[in-house]
Amino acid sequence: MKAPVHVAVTGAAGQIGYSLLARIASGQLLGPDQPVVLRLIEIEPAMQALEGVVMELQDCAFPLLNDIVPTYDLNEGFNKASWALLVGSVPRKAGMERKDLLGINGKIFTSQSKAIQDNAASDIRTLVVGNPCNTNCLIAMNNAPDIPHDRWFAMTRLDENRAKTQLAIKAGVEVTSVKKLAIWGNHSATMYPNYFDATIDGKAIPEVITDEAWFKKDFIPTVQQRGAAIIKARGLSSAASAANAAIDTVKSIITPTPSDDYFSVAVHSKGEYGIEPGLIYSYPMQSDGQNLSIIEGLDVNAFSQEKIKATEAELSEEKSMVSDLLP
Ligand code: NAX
Repeated sequence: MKAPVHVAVTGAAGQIGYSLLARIASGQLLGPDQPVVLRLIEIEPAMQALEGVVMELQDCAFPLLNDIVPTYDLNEGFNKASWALLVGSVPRKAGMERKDLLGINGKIFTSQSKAIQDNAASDIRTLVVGNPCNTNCLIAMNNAPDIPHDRWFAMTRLDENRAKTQLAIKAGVEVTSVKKLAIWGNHSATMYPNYFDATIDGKAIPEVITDEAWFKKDFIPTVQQRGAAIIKARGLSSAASAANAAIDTVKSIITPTPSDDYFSVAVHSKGEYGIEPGLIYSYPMQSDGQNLSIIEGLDVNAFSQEKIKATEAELSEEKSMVSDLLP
């Protein structure tokens, strides 16, 4: 039996947590032969709700679930963690400016990242889901200088999955036929689902979907506004699909990427494709199972260039709004 891997999850009593934890405990995150210890981090007022979540996890009798550690103590929460999934954050309330939200959540991520640096396992990797996830990740990364920059990720996979499904529906194919669809930039309404490099059953997109106007009129806005559409329909923000995207992200990071595909995750930019170095920017990525690299050398046409710069500008602005939290 392998030694258990400790997985820390913040916001564990929230909606996404509820969809995520049983999937991790059943082996869907790290594999069917990898035991896990779940370290569940919440704020103190949510500990009672978290206790209920713990009871349900116990009642599943998952063979791979070695132990559960519910806590509001960050040092205990991140102790020995090899993966930290930072899901918890404060939602935007009426009357709250974007800058206020960035400031409130930013402070959460400074203290969490210090606790990660002080307590986590030496192979710690962190995926930020809580919004605004790119900038929260930027803050966390900069406040844990001992952890290499390539261990920090922010989630744009839900947007990729949404985009792939829209293309599959339009083309009348299975979603598995759609490959090489990457989200560029910020996880926000400025994100850019770059369909120009995508393939459907190995063919270039324009060979399969000839309705060119559809991409700009329907596809991009549908993907960009999908989160809002779900809130309108469900009265709650997306949770099962967000949890699924977190699982997909980790699996893609730790599994070699097939040569005919890539995936989206926001990473520390070193200036690839002319993006401001230092931002947490979503790119097309590939993994060799250990290390990730940005897919370089893709043609970026004038339309895409405008889009990838617009989402970069938003990230630069967010960065300037939290400059007091960046050492
Ligand atoms: P919920 O409000 O259901 O749950 C959030 C949980 O976080 C609560 O239980 C709360 O007590 C906890 N929390 C708050 N501050 C905390 C802290 N300092 N430490 C630990 N826990 C804390 O939200 P949920 O629907 O689960 O969404 C969680 C986050 O994911 C939100 O920020 C949301 O905007 C973000 N999302 C990100 C997505 C992405 O693609 N990157 C998509 C889905 C989702 O919108």
